[in-house]
Amino acid sequence: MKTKILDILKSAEGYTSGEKISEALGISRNAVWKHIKRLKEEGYNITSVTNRGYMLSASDILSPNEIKDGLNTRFIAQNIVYRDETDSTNNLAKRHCDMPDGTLFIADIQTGGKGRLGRAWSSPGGEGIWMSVLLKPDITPQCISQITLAAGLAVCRAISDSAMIKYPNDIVMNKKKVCGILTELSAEIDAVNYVMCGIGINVNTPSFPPELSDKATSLFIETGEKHCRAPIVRRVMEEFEDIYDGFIKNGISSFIDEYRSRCINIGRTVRIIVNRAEKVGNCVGIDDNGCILVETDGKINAVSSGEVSVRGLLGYV
Ligand code: BT5
Repeated sequence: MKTKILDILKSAEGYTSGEKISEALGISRNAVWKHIKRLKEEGYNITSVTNRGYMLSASDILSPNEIKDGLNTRFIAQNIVYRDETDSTNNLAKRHCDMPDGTLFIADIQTGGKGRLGRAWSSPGGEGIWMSVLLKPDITPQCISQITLAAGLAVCRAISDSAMIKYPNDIVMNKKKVCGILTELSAEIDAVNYVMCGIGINVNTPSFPPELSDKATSLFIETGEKHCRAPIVRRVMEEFEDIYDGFIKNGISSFIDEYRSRCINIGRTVRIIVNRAEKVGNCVGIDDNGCILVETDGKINAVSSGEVSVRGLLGYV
């Protein structure tokens, strides 16, 4: 019944009277009032005015129902597991690895958000999208790092025309990181059991602690506007399924040109860090396997995304 009331309020322009809702649904006005009260408790932004009725304004609700409302995918995020709080959505996905291909795990707060190589990912409540997609692709473990590139491109498409990718897994706006991606897998030598593709997007973060403020940003900081998270999750999932389907059918060639066009490092001097050893060189491109090409001492080295951190010469990009 709550969902039906929400549907009525979502499709209305302005106020809808309690009487109209009670007639449409065949329930008493008092029952309407009780459902509205519960919706407000869940976080829906509903204004009630005597003699006019109820009006729903933009509400930042991250529930599975809200994410699925209008979601246009075949299998990605068709099954959703939501937690108010979890250690890490990648860990949550791992604990539920028997769930269907494409299941989305999403939380409002992560208490142990993870970056790559044991680094931490700051994941406060109400401010970001912390989610992981469980995938069961029939590909070799060597190709898994290419899923990170696919997910990065999907986030770019979903959040802004001006978003760029800092190789391999950071989405940047105005040269600061708005999103990070961590892909983990369970595999045998030559076969993948399952993959957790973890995506963290800073959405409404007003400011960052000093250790992050010179390199991190949020959609709110970049646009000056607060955003509802569920529509962004939907867009990322839809773009991700589009790119992932092409990748599974035709490999990385299906999206690598678009990835290159979004890669901020190409044509810039970069510092690449592999196993703690640093090298400075010119990033001349991304090859057909998704490796970054760095020219040092007249020689071009291809470095795979799984093993590299890339920094600008003076700062983060
Ligand atoms: C990443 O690692 O960028 C991968 C981040 C993946 C986060 C998602 S959230 C859902 C899923 N569940 C998880 O537990 N993780 C995934 P890396 O390239 O190693 O970058 C980590 C570095 O980014 C840290 O050392 C900080 O310097 C910086 N950082 C931490 N939190 C940040 C934030 N919220 N925004 C921007 N930068 C941040």
